[in-house]
Amino acid sequence: MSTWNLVSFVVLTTLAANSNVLVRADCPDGWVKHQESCHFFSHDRLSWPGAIVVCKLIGGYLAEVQDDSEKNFLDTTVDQQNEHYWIGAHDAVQEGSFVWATSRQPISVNHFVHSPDNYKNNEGCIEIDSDGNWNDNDCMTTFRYICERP
Ligand SMILES: [Ca+2]
Ligand SMILES: [Ca+2]
Ligand SMILES: [Ca+2]
Repeated sequence: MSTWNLVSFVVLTTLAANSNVLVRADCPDGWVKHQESCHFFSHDRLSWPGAIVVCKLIGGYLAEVQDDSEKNFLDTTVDQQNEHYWIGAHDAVQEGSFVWATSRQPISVNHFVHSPDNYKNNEGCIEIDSDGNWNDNDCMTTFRYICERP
């Protein structure tokens, strides 16, 4: 390849990669679009730390809920599946103070109904249960999980 062709190739592929990001309107296969995010609802079950790792491996992070619209979207989807799903909040730093693992932001709204109850003093991770309600649970329990990416 001549120098000029090589330069063209690099410029074009860079442009293509950037425009791909800028104009992308849809999510990758298997991800569901909601507002500005893509969400992935797993079929396999992992511990909460395992879910953190796998979400990162597939280009995202364990889901973080920013507003009521996103909360309702996730809760409704989970309720239809009749399964429990991990999301990305924990209270490992300070008992009872839940923060999002990736952004490190505190949970901004109260999403809980009967929880968190820190049952047996051993519940540090947040799941959406099969009724679409949020609950703290033992982080080593294996549940499905929801990943998110921009
Ligand atoms: Ca989110
Ligand atoms: Ca706890
Ligand atoms: Ca609980």
